[in-house]
Amino acid sequence: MAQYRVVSGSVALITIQNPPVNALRAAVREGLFNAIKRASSDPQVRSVVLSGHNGTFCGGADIKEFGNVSLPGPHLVEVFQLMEDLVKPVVAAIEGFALGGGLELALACHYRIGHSKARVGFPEVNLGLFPGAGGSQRLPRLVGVPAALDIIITGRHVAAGEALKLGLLDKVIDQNTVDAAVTFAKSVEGKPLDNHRLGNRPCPPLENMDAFFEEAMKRVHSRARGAVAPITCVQAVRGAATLPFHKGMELEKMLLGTLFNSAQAQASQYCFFAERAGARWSMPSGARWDTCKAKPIGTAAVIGLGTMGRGITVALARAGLSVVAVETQEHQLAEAQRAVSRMLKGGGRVSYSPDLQAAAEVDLVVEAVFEDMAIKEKIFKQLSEVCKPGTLLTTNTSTLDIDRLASCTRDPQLVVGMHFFAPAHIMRLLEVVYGPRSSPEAVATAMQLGKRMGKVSVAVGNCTGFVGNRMLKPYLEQANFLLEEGATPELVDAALEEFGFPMGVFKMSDLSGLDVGWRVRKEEGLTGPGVTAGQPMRIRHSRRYSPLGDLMCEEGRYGQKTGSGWYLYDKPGGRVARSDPWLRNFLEQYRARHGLVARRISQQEVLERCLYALINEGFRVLEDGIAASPQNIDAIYVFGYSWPKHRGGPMFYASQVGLARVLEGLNHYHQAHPDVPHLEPCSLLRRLVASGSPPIDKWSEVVKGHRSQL
Ligand code: 3H9
Repeated sequence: MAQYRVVSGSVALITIQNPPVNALRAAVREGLFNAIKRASSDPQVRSVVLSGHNGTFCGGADIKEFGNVSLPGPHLVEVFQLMEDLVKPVVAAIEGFALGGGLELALACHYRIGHSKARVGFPEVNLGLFPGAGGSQRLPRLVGVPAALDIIITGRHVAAGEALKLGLLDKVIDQNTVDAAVTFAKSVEGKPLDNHRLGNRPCPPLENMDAFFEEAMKRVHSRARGAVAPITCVQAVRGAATLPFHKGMELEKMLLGTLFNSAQAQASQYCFFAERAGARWSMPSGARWDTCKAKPIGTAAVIGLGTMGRGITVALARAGLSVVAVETQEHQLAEAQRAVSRMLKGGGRVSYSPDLQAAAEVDLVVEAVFEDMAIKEKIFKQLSEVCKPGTLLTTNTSTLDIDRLASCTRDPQLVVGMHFFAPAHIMRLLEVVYGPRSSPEAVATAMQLGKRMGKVSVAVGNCTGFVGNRMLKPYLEQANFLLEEGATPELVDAALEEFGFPMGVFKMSDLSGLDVGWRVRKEEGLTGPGVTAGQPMRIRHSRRYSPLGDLMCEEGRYGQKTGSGWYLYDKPGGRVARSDPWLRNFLEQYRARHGLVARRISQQEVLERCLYALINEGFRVLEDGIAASPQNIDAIYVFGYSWPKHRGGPMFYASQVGLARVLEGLNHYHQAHPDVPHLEPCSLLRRLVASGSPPIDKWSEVVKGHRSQL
C-alpha cells in the first residue's frame, strides 16, 4: 500500500499504491505510518520523497470507509504529524490530483513539487465535511486566510500554476515529477526544517480580521441554503487565524465530530456515489454498460438553434466534436451563430447551415426544435432519408414519445433521447432515453458522449416526461392546489427555498416561462379549444385540475419574459421577483368564484405535499422500471433540478425521513384530497414499508420481487 525503496543513495521514495485514486484507506494509513518510521530510523536515508502510484498523488480519505463508526488503523492526523515532525526533509511529488486528505498529506510534507498538469484542492465541503485532518489549520498558515478560505469553501480544484503563485507549491515542472523531487530532496538534505513545518508557523496576519470573518460568515449563510459544512469551514479557518496550532487542531477535531456522521454528510457522500452510479447503466433487456461498445463519434449535427440548440452545440464543440448547426430560419441562424461564437470564445469547430442536407455525413444528430410532435416527426423522417446509414438520431425532447419518433425512421434501433437541461452547456445532467427498439449500442454511444461532455448521464426508459419531468408534474400540481387552498407563491417558495432549493417552484416557473406548460396542456386537451364544452373548470379526466396556470397565460403573464407571472418584474426580462398585489386579488377572486375558503397553510404542509407527491411518483418510476435505481433518480434531481445535495436527492431524502412517515403523510393527504391520484401511495412504497423499510441500497430487491408479480 505504501511502497518503500531507497533511491539516489540517500532518498527514501515512498509510493502510495491503492488504485484507482490512492485513497487513504486503513491499510494505506498503516503503510505510510510504517514507511515514515522506517525512513526515520534508516541510517542510509537523509531525505524522503512521497509520491502516488500511476500518475495520481492521492484522492484523499477513502469515502467508502466513512460509514464506519470508528475507522480502523492509525488516524490521518497521527500519520501527518509523524511526517511533519520527521527530522529529515520530506518532499511531496504531486502528479495528477492531491485532493482532500491527499492535499493534507502534501501539506504535512516540508516541500511540495507539482507537475504542471497537477490539480490540488479541498473538495470535502461537497461531501458535507471540511478538511479535518489538519488541512483547515495548515493551509491558512501557508497561503494566508483569504486564499485558504476560498479554496476550502468552494471545494474547487486549483491548477498547478495558480497553486505556485499562492505558494501552495514550491515548484512546478513539466518533466518527471518524481525525478525532480528526488533531485530537490537531495539539495535540501541537512538543511533546517522548522520554517517548513506548517504546524510551527503562525498564520500570516490579516487586517480587520473580525470584519473579514463576519463578512465571510454572512456570505456563506446566504449561499449555503441550509448546508452546515460551509459554515464549519469558516469556523475552522477562523480557528487557524486566531489560535495556536495545537488548539486549532482541537477545534478542528471538535467541529469534524459534529459533521462526520451527520445526516447532511451522509446525504452528500451518497450523492458522490450516485453521481458515478449512472455510468453502470443497464436496460431491461439485460444489456449493460460493461457488455456494450459505444460507436466512435467525431461529427455531429444540431437541428434547431433556439436556446437549447445553441447550448447543445457549445457542449458538443467543447467535447471536441466537429459540429454542423442547422437552423432553417435565417434570422435565427445569424443570431445563433453570434451567440454560439460568443460562448465558445472563438474556439470549437462549428459550421452553420439553413439546410438539413448539411447533416448528411455526420455520425450523430441531436434534434432540438420546438416541442411539437408533428414537427419532430417530419424532421426525423427527413433525417432518416438524408443521413448516411448508421447515423445515430437523437432528440432533445423533454417529454415526447421516443418510440413514435423512431417509427418515422429507417432504423428505429438508432434512435434515442438525449435530454439536456437548460443551459445545456452548463447543467451537468443528461437523461439518455431508450425506447423499446433502441439498440444497446445506441445507448452506449449516447452515454459515452455524455461522459465526453462532462455530464452526469443517466439512462432511463421511455414514458411521458421520462424520469425528471414525470416526477416534476405532481410537484407543480401540488403547488397550484396549495394556492387554490389559501397559500401564496411567496409562502410556497419560501418553504422550498428554506429546504434548500435555489428557487421556489413559482420563481422557477416564471424563469422557465409559464407558456411552455400551457402549450403542453393544450396539446394534452386539458385546456384550450380541445376541452369539451360544459366541463367543470377544476376537473379533468375525473381528477382535480387547477386552471390557475392557464388563466395566468390567458392574461399574458408568461413570467420573467413578459415582466409578470406569479411575481412582478421591473421590465420584461427582469430578474428580481417582487410580490404582486394583482395576484393576491386574482387569487381571492378565483377562490370566491369557485367557493373555495382560504385556510392557513403551514410550511410543513407545503413541503410534505410538494415533496411527497414527487417522491411517490419516484417510486412509481422505479416500479415501472423507467429508472434502474433510486441512485439514478437522485442523480437526476441533484444535477438537473437543483435538489439540494445535502439532502441527497428525493429518494434518499425519503429514506432519511423514514418510508413509514412518507407513507403515512401520503395517506393523510390522499384522504383529504381523494380526487388527487398523485397523492395515493404507490404499491412499491407500501411494499417497502411492509418489508420493514430496508436501506436504500436494498430497495432493488423489493423492486425485483414486485416486478415478478406483475
Ligand atoms: C477527505 O479526504 C476527508 C479528510 O479531509 C479528513 C478525514 C478525517 N474514496 O471520480 P472517478 C472512486 S474526504 C473512495 O470516476 P476521475 C470513485 O467512486 C475525500 N473512492 O475518477 C470511482 O469508483 P468506481 C476528499 C473514491 O478520474 C473511482 O474511484 N476527496 C475516492 O473522474 C474513480 O473515480 C475527494 O473528495 C475516494 N476519495 O476523478 C476526492 N475518490 O469506479 C473525490 C474516487 O467504483 N474524488 N473514488 O465508480 C474525485 O473527485 C475524483 O474521483 C478524482 C478522479 C478527481 C480524484
